[in-house]
Amino acid sequence: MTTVRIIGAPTDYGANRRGVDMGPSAIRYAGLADHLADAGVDTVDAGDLAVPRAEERDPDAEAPRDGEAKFLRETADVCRRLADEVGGTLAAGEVPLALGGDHSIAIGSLAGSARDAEIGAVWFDAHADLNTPATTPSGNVHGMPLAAALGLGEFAESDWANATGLSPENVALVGLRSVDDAEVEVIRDHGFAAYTMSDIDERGVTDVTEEAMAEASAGVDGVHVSLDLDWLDPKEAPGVGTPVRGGVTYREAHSAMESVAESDCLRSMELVEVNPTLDQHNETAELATELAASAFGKRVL
Ligand code: NNH
Ligand code: MN
Ligand code: MN
Ligand code: MN
Repeated sequence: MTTVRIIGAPTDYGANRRGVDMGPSAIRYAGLADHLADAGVDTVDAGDLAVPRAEERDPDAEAPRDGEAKFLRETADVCRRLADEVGGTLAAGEVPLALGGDHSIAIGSLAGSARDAEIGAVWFDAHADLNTPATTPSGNVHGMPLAAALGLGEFAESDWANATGLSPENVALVGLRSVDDAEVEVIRDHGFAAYTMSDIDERGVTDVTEEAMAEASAGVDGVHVSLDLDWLDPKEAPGVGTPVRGGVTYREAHSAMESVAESDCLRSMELVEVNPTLDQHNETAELATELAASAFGKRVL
């Protein structure tokens, strides 16, 4: 039987709105372990990584304005420890499920998942998360994790960020609808498999997700699935810091996660950007737990 190890990473260094650090509690409270039991997997909860509060740090002290990244040193510290947890989980024959926290934690998940392995990544997100400190419009590291993991731009020099076992041909982005100009160039230059909401409209979410999983898994040991809850339409998932209208529906999201389970190559996963302070009755956290259960194989019959 598969054992899923839950690892909380309660950061909000990387987001533009405070409160996303409460995500791991909200997701557990929504019944994550029970939902995963319904999917037929065992769970172990590793608890939360210790994350010093952002108030204790001054983002402006080391990251002024444009062309830089806020809280990069703090993010590096959390991501190094998360990478160790994720890598250790896989080495023990278990499947890591990281709970954010903002999306910057993906840098750690990917580094850990790619330790001693070749991996692919599928990015379910309204955004591309391909900015670098030189191109970021916001300074927020949650807009950069995929670029960091691929060692793009300044990240080429950071030992903690670059997930060397992940190469661009095994990356697929699904559900794009808010992409910055510099990110469009990166997508074109590297030839990422990138599916917009229009692709989902035209082809259907199952077809797109199956293709994304196939591309990400070609020739590698397994696939990391990164689920940013702002991938869903804000009507379904209001508890996120950067909502973008026109996202996938509740049913589409479940269908996609069912396709993830059917692809049978899920190596590691994370649920990020749930912000309970912006949520209604914890429904975004509940949705995150249900989607994780679908990704791990839960079915009605
Ligand atoms: N692309 C914008 C930025 O770099 C927004 C990123 N926000 C996200 N990404 N939530 O998933 O700041
Ligand atoms: Mn996003
Ligand atoms: Mn490769
Ligand atoms: Mn994201």
